[in-house]
Amino acid sequence: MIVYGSSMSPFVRKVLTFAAEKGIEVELKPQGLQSDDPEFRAASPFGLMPAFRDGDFAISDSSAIVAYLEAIKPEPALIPAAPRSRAQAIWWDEVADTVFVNCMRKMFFNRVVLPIFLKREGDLAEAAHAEVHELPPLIDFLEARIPDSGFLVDDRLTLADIAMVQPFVNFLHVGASIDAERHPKVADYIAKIHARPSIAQWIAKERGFFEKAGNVPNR
Ligand SMILES: N[C@@H](CCC(=O)N[C@@H](CS)C(=O)NCC(=O)O)C(=O)O
Repeated sequence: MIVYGSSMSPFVRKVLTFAAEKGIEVELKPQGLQSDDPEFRAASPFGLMPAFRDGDFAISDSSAIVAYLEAIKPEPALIPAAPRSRAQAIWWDEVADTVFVNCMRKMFFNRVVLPIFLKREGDLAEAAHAEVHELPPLIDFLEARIPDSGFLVDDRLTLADIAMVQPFVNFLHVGASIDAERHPKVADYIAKIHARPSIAQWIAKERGFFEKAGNVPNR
């Protein structure tokens, strides 16, 4: 099975983490933004990453891909079967992919994608505004909702956690830290899930990229 894209994308990393937690082996075929590689385009008609292929079946969109992975290998179950739990897991996936990623994009695009990948100037004022005004209320929101178990749904790891921690990898890449005094649950939650081998391997690779001279995100 092939995943097309870059792990720097929270959507691509979500699929890679999900596959690893399932014990499904996938090969990552690197693609840049709006790649015109025909193999990638055949799986992703709108040019968005991730795209995915399993033999003669191709699909894109991270949520569609993880639904496929869950269906072909039901255990361990990462998308709960019980109606309310399933709805909650899908809701968290959606909140992560939209509300949190929209804030993250302003920071990551302007501090990393534009200056480092596309060699264009980023709007650092927009990034700073998102970090100071948009991110703290989102972290407040999450702080109020993390159960004592440390998992968002059913007191065990599900798609909800796998999706929610992805934008935080990118927040941390661009220097936005979690204040453990104000947000102790979020700080602990993110650290614990980011330490799981399924995601830690990608975080380490991405950090390695930024540690190379000249790849330090602007603030
Ligand atoms: N809903 C999609 C979003 C995919 C997406 O927006 N990917 C970004 C990278 S983070 C992309 O490919 N952007 C290229 C573009 O907007 O042209 C998913 O969950 O996979």
